[in-house]
Amino acid sequence: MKNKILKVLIDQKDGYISGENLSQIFGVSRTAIWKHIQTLKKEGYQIVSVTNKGYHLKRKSSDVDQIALEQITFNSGLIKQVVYLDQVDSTNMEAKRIAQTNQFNEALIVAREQVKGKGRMGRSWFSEKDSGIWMSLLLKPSLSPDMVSKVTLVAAAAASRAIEEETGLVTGIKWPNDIVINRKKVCGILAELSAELGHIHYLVVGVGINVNQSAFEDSIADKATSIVIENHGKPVNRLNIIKKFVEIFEMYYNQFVNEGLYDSVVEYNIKKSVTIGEKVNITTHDRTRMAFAKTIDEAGNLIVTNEDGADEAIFFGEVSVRGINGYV
Ligand code: BT5
Repeated sequence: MKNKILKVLIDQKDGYISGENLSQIFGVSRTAIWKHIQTLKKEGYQIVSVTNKGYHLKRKSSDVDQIALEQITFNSGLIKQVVYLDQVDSTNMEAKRIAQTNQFNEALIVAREQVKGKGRMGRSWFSEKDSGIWMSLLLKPSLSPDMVSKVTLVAAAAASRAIEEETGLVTGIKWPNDIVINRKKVCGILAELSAELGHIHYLVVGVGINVNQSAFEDSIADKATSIVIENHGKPVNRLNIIKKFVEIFEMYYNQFVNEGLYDSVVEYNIKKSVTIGEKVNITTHDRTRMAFAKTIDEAGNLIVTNEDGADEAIFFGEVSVRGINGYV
């Protein structure tokens, strides 16, 4: 009902509708309407009530909210459901909860704030309220589970292009899951999978993009950045970035899942790579060794030359690749 009220508020030609009118439309009391309006306000919608006129929703075309997300995914052949949350533990965890329901749809989940944002290998991801784009795609691809890691590079290409096209900034990709600007991390990707007996139950692709932060926690201050920092304070339209991300992701994803085409994703990742051509430390579990990052192969693996001169393909998963002189 709350979202239906929101839709009515958005559709008002002169911008106002009385509590009386709303209560007639929905067949509930004015107090019930008032309660829903309070909930919407708590979720961040700026609703004012003016005597003799009624409720009015103040809204900018760049605002990220349930309706705006539904509008930008309306033409998507992939996303069937949008979930917009004020606060959540993690949008990836929310996606998994949705996937536990019997008949789940492919969904886009976006939250204003994550209180338990997750990175890879149990690490955490800082996701303060409205400071970035914290989103997950819940997907049901017909791929074999070992193909899924490739979707991380699909998301990396889509996030990099979406940020560049919307902001004009130049991004780089640190294989396999970080987008950087000026060698600092602006975006991280976490793909998670549930599969059994060679069959994928669901795939969750989580994307965190730093947008509005002007500073970061000490622990990541030397390696994190935001779009606003890099763009010298210029405001950013988060909705457009989400829109572009979904469009570009869908295009690459369909090529890959439906036609088995992955070349353009690899090509883009090579073109934008800040890892290739660098000496890197490769950490697997508790072992770290140095190697030279040579290229990315057609399957999306990082090809490195080891100190003994032999080439080796580094797969996704429990591997962390870092530059020897810092984060990139
Ligand atoms: C990642 O892990 O980069 C994956 C991050 C994925 C976040 C999204 S947000 C939406 C969805 N829901 C979730 O719960 N997660 C996804 P990893 O490569 O392991 O990097 C994690 C490391 O990055 C941390 O250990 C910190 O050092 C650093 N870090 C944490 N928060 C950061 C931030 N906001 N910006 C830049 N670096 C950060």
